[in-house]
Amino acid sequence: MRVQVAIIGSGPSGLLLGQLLQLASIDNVILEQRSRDYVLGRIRAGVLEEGTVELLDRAKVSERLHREGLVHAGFDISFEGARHRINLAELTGGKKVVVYGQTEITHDMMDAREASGARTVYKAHDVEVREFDTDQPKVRYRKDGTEHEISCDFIAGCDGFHGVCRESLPKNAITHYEKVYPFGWIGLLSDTPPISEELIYVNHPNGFALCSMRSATRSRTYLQCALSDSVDQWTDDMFWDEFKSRLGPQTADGLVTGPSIEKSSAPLRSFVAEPMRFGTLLLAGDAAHIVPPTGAKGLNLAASDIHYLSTALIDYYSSGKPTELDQYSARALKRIWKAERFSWWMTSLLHRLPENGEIGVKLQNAELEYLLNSRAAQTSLAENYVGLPY
Ligand code: RFL
Ligand code: PHB
Repeated sequence: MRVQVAIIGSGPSGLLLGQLLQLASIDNVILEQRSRDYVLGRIRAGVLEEGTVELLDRAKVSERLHREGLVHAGFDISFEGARHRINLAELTGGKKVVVYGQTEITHDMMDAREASGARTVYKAHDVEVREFDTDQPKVRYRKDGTEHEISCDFIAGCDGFHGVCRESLPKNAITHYEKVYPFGWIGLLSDTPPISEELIYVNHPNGFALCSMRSATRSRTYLQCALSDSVDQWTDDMFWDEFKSRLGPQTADGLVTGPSIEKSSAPLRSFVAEPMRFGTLLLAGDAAHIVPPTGAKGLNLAASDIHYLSTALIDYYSSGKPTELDQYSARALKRIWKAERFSWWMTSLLHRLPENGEIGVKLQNAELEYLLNSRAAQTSLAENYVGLPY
């Protein structure tokens, strides 16, 4: 098989790139190691920046998002048992975010891809990327026991943090920057109404908690937990009891609890691989960088990478010049590092960080008091949360 662009991974990065290339009549194939249902079963992000929504508009996959997405003009920070609203819209000249699950976006993009007739190979095993230091790179994979080879102009590595593309680069061609946090998150999805119409980020002596949602009847809640905690260890009752303690009596009073329909745990990590291009192999999304989820930036960064990458590829195929492709990595990384800084800052502000000792608690409390009483500090938080410009 021959295509212009071979995309590895059918997460949000790969699907969005595939859709934008398809609309520009650039021939592409997506190779995904998992099944369609497995990809759709992953519960992940929930908060979309306006820039991400605009990009999904451009990709013509936002019809249901505009119908079902929940537009949020602010969120609460709970500190010492009291809630404080961060008015995003007022602080940013009217900008808002949209709460719409990654699962739904993935669904919408898969449907659009199927309708367009573009090819996706699910359960593509042992994907190998080769000869990407030449202008005739190749991808090999195995499907149902048969070996296949694709020749292409470019390979887009959209295969997430544990993917094969970044790992295939020569070790001396790439620099990794990494911080692994000494705690994780456990998340619970339940068919219960959210406690509040907007998100609540909770700082509590026992640790961070987050009340998020997927709809008016479906809650997504998270707790900071020990890295060694397993999902099975946290029964639903234990989870809700701890969640109520962290919310404090005033807020917890109105909480409706119910059985989990999904529960998962995730470690927290800040990670960047530089540069994001090696020859004809281009990395995007979680394949190149990870943020801790506190700032809700992972999916939004995947979208901004795809904005830069799709624009560069479309320009290459229309002008024949590689100028934009040459600038892809540097352009994307500028925005990535700002989101890395913000996600690290918001994580440090809201979690228990035992390694920082008692002085760490005092400094964190002082920072929260400053933030909650300073319009200047809140403006900076709001500007980053709604998303910095592309
Ligand atoms: P993905 O979604 O990991 O997709 C990569 C795809 O590549 C496939 N793959 C391979 N395919 C073929 N061959 C191989 N060798 C392969 N190896 C892997 C995988 O099966 C998969 O289908 O990466 P992508 O597309 O870059 O998208 C990134 C986002 O998924 C991620 O950044 C967000 O989910 C992060 N995130 C959040 N982001 C936000 O913007 N807002 C949020 O509110 C938010 N909340 C979250 C999050 C991530 C979380 N977890 C679990 C990590 C909350 C959580 C709890
Ligand atoms: C979510 O709804 O999954 C979510 C929301 C906000 C975050 C992280 C995750 O900061």
